[in-house]
Amino acid sequence: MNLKKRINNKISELGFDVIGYTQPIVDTKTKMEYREFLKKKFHGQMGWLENQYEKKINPKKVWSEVKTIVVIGLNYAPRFNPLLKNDFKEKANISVYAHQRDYHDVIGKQLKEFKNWLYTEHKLDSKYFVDSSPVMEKYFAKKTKVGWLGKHTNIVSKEYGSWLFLSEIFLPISLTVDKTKNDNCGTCRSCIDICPTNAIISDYKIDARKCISYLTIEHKGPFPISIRDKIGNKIYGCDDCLSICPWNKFAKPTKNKDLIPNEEYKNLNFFLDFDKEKFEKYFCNSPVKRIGWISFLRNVIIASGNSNSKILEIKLEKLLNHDNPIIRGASIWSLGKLSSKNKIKKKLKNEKNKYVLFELNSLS
Ligand code: B12
Repeated sequence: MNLKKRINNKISELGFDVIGYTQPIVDTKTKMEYREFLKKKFHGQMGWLENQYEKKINPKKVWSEVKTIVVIGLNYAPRFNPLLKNDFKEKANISVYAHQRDYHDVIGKQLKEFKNWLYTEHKLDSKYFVDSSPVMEKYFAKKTKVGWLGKHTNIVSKEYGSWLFLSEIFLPISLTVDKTKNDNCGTCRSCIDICPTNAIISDYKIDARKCISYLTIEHKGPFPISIRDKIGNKIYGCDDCLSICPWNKFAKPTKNKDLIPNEEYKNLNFFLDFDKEKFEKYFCNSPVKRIGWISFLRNVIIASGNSNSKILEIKLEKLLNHDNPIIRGASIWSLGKLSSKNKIKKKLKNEKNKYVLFELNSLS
């Protein structure tokens, strides 16, 4: 059996669903598009997308020995369409990918095993990456048979729809590479039309600053006022553009027990009580932990404001006294939607923080 076949077998034995091969070269068009994305400041506070530009466009700067990139896809398709969750305004809506164990840990463990196997069996060194490294994962995936780049700017596949996690193995040897998959989006623009904040500005182009996933996960500080009511009940990430994709009808729910989404949806009320300790304990194995307690609470408060649920008023009023101005500010906005504005102003009559005063003055 040749080496490629052995690698394919090992990857599938480890539970991955799809594998592709490509060269470690980024084309000029992609480099220019990436530069334009940065020039327009579409990356918002994600400074690393800019700082790591040179590495992102040149995999040899990540590992000088790389000759082939192996792209791996892992199916994480849910059993139900996540769009259904948007209607339950009192429920805390957490994106599918964060409903179970952190995929960085799940995939990282499997790829470590692969690396050890490759070294023991074939005396070959390798590097592996999943998400948080300066590797253009979608670009390399779209050069292989893993899938094509959808208009929502994520990889889509006929077999797995929009529900593939990506990871890569860098190899120091040249192997035959795949042919690029055809783009099968056609004239469909469902993902563009459904985005609540119009973050997908045109086909294959995203202004990440407007994306609910960016706002609830990456963005620190208050959300722009104009976007708050569009966030709805989402408290971590957003799946709308993925969920609407017609190719999902061919996706089969994931069988990976570490990734099958936990379908117990908590009420916003449950999370409004969380202090730092409770937050860290509850989310210790979940990707949610990385945003930290303050950003999490901010998200829950904004979603509470969108809930129309008067029973949340008492807890939000308590949060007007929180030490952190971000939390006081978010609570003002949310209470403004649920209760009397004069009552809020009265409760904060001694407020000194400039930002919180801005939120108070924005109450119409
Ligand atoms: C930064 C990042 C984000 C940012 C920015 C999103 C984005 N589309 O880039 C935010 C926080 C918004 C985000 C959200 C999500 N993410 Co994310 N994210 C990443 C990360 C770390 C880097 C991506 C990147 O380099 N973006 C920069 C842009 C410029 O590059 P690009 O998207 O490849 O865009 C190309 C073109 O589309 C075009 N382009 C795009 N926008 C624009 C704008 C202009 C003006 C121009 C000219 C060109 C242009 O130019 C680029 C080069 O050709 C990758 C992991 C990795 N290391 O690659 C995961 C990754 C892309 N994310 C992933 C996931 C799952 C998500 C979410 C679904 C999570 C969620 N449920 O909330 C959402 C989906 C939102 C969406 N529609 O993209 C998966 C996608 C898997 C897949 N099947 O493709 C990845 C690959 C992680 C992984 N290992 O699985 N993410």
